[in-house]
Amino acid sequence: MSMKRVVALLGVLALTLVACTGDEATTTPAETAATSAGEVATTVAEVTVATPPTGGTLARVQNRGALRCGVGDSAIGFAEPQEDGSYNGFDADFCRAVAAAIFGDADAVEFVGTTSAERFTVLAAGGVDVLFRTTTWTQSRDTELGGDFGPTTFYDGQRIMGKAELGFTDASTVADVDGARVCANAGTTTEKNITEGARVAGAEIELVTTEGTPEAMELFRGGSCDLITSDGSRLFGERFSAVANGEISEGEWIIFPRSPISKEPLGPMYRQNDSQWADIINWTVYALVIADEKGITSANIDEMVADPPDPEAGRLLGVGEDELQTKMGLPADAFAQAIRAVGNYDEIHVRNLGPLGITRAGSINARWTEGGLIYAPPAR
Ligand SMILES: N[C@@H](CCC(=O)N[C@@H](CS)C(=O)NCC(=O)O)C(=O)O
Repeated sequence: MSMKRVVALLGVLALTLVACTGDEATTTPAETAATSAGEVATTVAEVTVATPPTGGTLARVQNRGALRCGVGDSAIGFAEPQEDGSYNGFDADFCRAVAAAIFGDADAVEFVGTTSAERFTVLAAGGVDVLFRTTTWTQSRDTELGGDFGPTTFYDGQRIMGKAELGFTDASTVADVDGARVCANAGTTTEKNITEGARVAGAEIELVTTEGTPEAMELFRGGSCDLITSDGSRLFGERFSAVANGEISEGEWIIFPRSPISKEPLGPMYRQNDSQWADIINWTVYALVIADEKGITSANIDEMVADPPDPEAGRLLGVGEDELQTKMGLPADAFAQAIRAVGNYDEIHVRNLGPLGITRAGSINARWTEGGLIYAPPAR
């Protein structure tokens, strides 16, 4: 962990102490999380933090006037840092949607860039209200880290990328990684999956973990790592942009194996035992999915609000008596505001991942009506 990172994180934690709890800073939930997960950097674990907030996240966010949303430091297509401190990307747009639902203002977000390793500690300590951070829903994270998961926003799967000049082809398998130096982000399912997968395939690897993907890509580019492994979307995105900007030609970087080596359901994570907050995050995501099913978009939202296509759309957009948003502590038009600001699920996907060549059609991220897994319960 770099010094800059430690200072930034300490800042977040200090803010949390003052803003969120005012409690004596005696307990160390970060340590608990670190020990049980074995996944967070030691420097973080040494920080003494206050009792993490439980419940009441909505009130804290409203008092602050902004959502604090944990995203990746630099994840192409998902969380790309901008000069003004904000982020663009698939994950960042879900942060904006939640802010729009709460405040009617998609810019009421303080983005907090986090490394893979520190994200759970930052969440547990109250440094962010929610993580939208290419975070895979796993049993241990759900049970040991004091968090809960919301609906999967992107079904991913882990792949490996190597150079054709080293003999890798798209028919390569995990067994072919034998003897390779493999780069992966620290604190991820990625490093665990490749370690386990290589062992099962009888391959010996030297695992090199980095704080972030940009560092791993540098080592891969320079040849210090023979292979890089990550969520497949990330590898496709990196390769697509390297071809697009002329760094490599088509076919130089190979992504394998043909089927992913793991399931990586990515979605929001928030502190456990805050049912109202869970509802708000979950139903904001679901609203964007239902809007996609019904063809409600950022372009036609005003017409849809004026004349909803069916009763469910009317409820979801806050038109009429039977809307449900106010029962969750949100304004009746919360989801109309979210759709107006960032568009429906499809618009978010196409806007952020389309330019990287990642399409929904034929993938598990297609609509459920088209053979995919993107599905929402009814707004009733
Ligand atoms: N989904 C995996 C991997 C998460 C991860 O580290 N993803 C990379 C690739 S998308 C990332 O966020 N990189 C951005 C960064 O390093 O800032 C997990 O939850 O452990």
